[in-house]
Amino acid sequence: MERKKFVQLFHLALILIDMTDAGKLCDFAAKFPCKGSHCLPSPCKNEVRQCYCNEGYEGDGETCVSLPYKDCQDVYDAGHRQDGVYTIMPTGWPGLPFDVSCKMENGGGWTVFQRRTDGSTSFFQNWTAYKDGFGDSRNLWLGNEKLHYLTNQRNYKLRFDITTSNGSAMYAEYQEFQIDSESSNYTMNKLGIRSGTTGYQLFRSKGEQFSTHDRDNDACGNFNCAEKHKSGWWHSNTWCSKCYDYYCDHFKLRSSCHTLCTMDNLNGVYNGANGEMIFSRSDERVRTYCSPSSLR
Ligand SMILES: [Ca+2]
Repeated sequence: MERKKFVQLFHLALILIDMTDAGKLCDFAAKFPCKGSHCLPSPCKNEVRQCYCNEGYEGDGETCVSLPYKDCQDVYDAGHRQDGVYTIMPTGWPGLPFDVSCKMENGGGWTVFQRRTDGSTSFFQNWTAYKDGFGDSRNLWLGNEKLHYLTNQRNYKLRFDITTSNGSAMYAEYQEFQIDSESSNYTMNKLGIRSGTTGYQLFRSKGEQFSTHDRDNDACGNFNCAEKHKSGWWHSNTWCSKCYDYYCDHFKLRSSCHTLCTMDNLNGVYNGANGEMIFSRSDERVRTYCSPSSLR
């Protein structure tokens, strides 16, 4: 009997020790004295207990080095709150890091991929120009190839900020935005629900391929929307079939035809309206914490 009690007590002690040890295992400093200041505070990730680098850093968890920013949201997260040009490197990007214009507003870092402020840059450009990007700080298209890599890293939301030619400030925000690769002619894969005050016709571009005057990928037979509307865009057959006699100019509220064909084609002929197309992360980061079950 004494022996049985002893065994029971011994087992109880083992359990207590194990529980205490489990607590210690998640005691970051005691069990895993990570050296750098960039280690994840939680020692547990995917049920493996060790040091980990914070997001934005890479290494073995004890030595962490800073990774390039993947987008303007990373720049914002690193503490930068000034609008400006920053160097980024999207995941999988085969080229060198490149500069983008970042807007730090509305609680995040927004990557600018289109801007119109005057008519000094033509947006009636060919496939290669739209693929690689063109323009300057005042008027720009970042480039479809970069847009593809950028928008496939995370979940993004899209926003327009526009001042129309009559001075009205407007905006639109879509909760999803993603552009496919060149093999699908940069199809607009995702476009979420819209909120805001601009037109809402961009929904017609969801699922559409990108077209330029020299690459007609629109769904309108015997008609080249990019040629007619003088812009590279995710042209839909709705626009071209309803606007045979018009070309789409830059964002403008006008006739019924223009309501359909120009409200959300922001690359048309410049007409005095200014604006930007920007995107930012739309979801909170997914974090893995220790759970009681994963400690054992
Ligand atoms: Ca066509």
